[in-house]
Amino acid sequence: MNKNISIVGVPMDLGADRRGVDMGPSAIRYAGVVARLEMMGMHIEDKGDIHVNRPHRYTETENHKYLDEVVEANTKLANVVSDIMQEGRFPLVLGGDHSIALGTIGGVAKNVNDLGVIWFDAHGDLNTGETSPSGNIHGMPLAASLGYGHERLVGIAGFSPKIKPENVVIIGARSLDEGERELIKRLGIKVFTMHEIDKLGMARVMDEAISHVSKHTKGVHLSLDLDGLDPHDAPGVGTPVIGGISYREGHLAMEMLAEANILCSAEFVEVNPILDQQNMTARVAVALMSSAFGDKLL
Ligand code: 6HN
Ligand code: MN
Ligand code: MN
Ligand code: MN
Repeated sequence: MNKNISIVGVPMDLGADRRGVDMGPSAIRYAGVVARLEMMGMHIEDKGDIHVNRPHRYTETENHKYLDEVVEANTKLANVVSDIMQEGRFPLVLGGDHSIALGTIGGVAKNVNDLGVIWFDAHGDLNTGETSPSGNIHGMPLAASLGYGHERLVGIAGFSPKIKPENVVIIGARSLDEGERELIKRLGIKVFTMHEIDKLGMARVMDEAISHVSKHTKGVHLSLDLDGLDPHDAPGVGTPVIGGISYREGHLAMEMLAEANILCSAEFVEVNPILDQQNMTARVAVALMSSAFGDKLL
């Protein structure tokens, strides 16, 4: 496990078209992420936040809200993440809405051939401008990373596709749009919906997910959307969906990732402190991070 971690915040909410999630990085820092990881013996460098340009008015391009600003911030993020990888450090990105996965994955995939991705989420984030019911770019980053969608999203970091469908697994899905289901079937993406988690249990799901995602890859990126958890355990998210992963199950999933020692990068996204209760969701995010980095009870 790489003990040298570089934290980057991305105060982005334009991809969700909803205020509040731009304060996610502050909330996660306030919940004590640096102290918690340092206590575990990690060497932390906090690089601060990426600047996100805030437009004066609403803009939309072909059913993509705030496309210019999202592309601009993600281009910067990809560069910062790539530099961190070049230094041999582990990028830990704090969101911000999930559109920032495009920049993170762009920066990581530039440095890791055949990158695996674990997408922990209630949603698939596999929409394109054609299939999106909302025009919100945070519902599109996994599709764009695979090479599907608007050319300006697909082209972030200067290359595409960034990842291959056989190296992706989605965990916790329970709200998929029609176009997303079609893309999943067409590309044969491995999805563990809540149905599989209920039926097999999280331990077996993680065993299968880990072996699937590390089979043909040289490193795995964890993209964790806090709305993958049940809203009871993580209420501070913009698009909550009932019937999600419990805190205990999420915690076990992170511990199994630490044991497998496959992660090369991670991001924790969609924390919205305005919708939260006593910063609980940010605190859950920090607890999950510490488990993913190998924190143990004994
Ligand atoms: N997220 N599938 C819906 C949409 O608007 O495309 C919801 C997306 C949510 C995205 O939570 O990262
Ligand atoms: Mn998401
Ligand atoms: Mn989601
Ligand atoms: Mn435990």
